[in-house]
Amino acid sequence: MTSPTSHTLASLAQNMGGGSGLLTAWCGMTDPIMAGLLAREFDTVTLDMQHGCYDIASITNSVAHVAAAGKPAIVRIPVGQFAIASRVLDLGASAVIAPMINSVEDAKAFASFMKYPPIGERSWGPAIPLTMTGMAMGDYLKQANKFSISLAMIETRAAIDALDGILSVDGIDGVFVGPSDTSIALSNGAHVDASHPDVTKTLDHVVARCKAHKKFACCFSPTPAVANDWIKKGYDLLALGTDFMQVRNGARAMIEQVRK
Ligand code: 3PY
Ligand code: MG
Repeated sequence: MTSPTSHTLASLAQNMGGGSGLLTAWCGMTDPIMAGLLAREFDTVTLDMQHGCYDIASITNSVAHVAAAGKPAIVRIPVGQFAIASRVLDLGASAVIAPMINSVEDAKAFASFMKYPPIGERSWGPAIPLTMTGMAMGDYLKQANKFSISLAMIETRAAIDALDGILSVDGIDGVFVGPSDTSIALSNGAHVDASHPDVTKTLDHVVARCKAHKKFACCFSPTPAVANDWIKKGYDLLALGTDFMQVRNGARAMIEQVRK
């Protein structure tokens, strides 16, 4: 039988923590070849169902291409659609990011779909994870709660106020800061500026509280320079740009070399 320590599905939980500074690609385009390509560059790939174009079929295909590259996949679900969290775990995701978690109640609802009893109420049906790992059903039931990572997004004033409560919820493994929405919330809609000093203060506060609770600190980083700072400050996982940005920036850089 395959040991849980040797399979891709559990590799994210094993490699994350202690300010590991893992880098995740962030895909909104649904082409599985793009996800597989980026999986070969990054530590992991996040597939975005909130603002990206994914549905369940394209998540299934992209998770398979990421797994074929030997890397774990993360899925961001749409706001409040926690049932999709269980579904994407059943499709082979190693972690789920839930946007706009604004209260302890939101966090508990999210955790209940991520974890099997006694922590939550995830329903049984992991055909794809069993196939991917070769695990026996009983082993998967015992171990999946540990390696299926639930990340609650902190990106509103209410979420910042409820941070300690959210981090205290059994079944929430960490938080993921959305700096763009945070900047909009903190400025009452005046601007979107992921690098604003008020967002930086929030990011400092969040990593300190995560360390106090021994939970994962993760964030979205719009630029490599900022990502480097956040790795030094102890973040465990950073999203670095998006597939849209990478394709556009790559195209522009090549065209500029020709036309300069
Ligand atoms: C945000 O910055 O608000 C995000 O959700 C990251 O994509
Ligand atoms: Mg957001």
